[in-house]
Amino acid sequence: MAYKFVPFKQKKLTEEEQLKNSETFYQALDERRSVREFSDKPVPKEVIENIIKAAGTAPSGAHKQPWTFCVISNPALKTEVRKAAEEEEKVSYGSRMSERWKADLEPLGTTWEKPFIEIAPYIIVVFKRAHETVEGEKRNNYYVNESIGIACGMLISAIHNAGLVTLTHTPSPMNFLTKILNRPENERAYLLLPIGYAADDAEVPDLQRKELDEIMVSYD
Ligand code: IYR
Repeated sequence: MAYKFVPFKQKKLTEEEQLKNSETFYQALDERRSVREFSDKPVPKEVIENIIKAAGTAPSGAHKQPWTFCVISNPALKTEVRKAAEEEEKVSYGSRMSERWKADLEPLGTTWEKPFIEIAPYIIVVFKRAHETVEGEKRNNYYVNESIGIACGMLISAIHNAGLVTLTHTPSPMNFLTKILNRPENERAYLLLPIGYAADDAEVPDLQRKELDEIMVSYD
């Protein structure tokens, strides 16, 4: 069935407004940092819901919206996720990751220990939906990695915009999350994000981002 098409209302900005808005938005995003030390200060659930709604506005292949956001605040469940994630990470840091990889991470100071999973008031585990079952028939979704990557980018921006911090944690393999969170067989864990406030004494590496001329090539 075709969608009903309705007129699109283009937002009208002057060039001056465009310049101001684009600069302000860039400056705001440039303040975002991945934070590894969290406070346990609570966050209203409605804020988290708005953040998830923002992520859910992402474009997706054939508008299949192939994502599920599991929001966990239950302390026992957070402890279980932390334990299982650390077990995988211990093996990863111990033997699965190459020496080069570990050398690349050394300046960032990451380790197998993930206390933020328990400390942050919420963790979100994003699942990608590889396929759907419609009328008993298995139907693959399209561009699932692209779609969910875009949704996660918007999720991270929404978290930052709400004055909160996060970190993209990628325990590998992640299938323990399917089990702990009792997810259906068509879902695969994609990303784990703690959400909350930074600890008062949190520190971040003083890193630089690439300049525009390093990331943009113009073909005028
Ligand atoms: N998945 C591990 C290791 C890790 C890998 C990269 I590449 C990072 O930028 C950071 C961490 C972890 O989450 O610690």
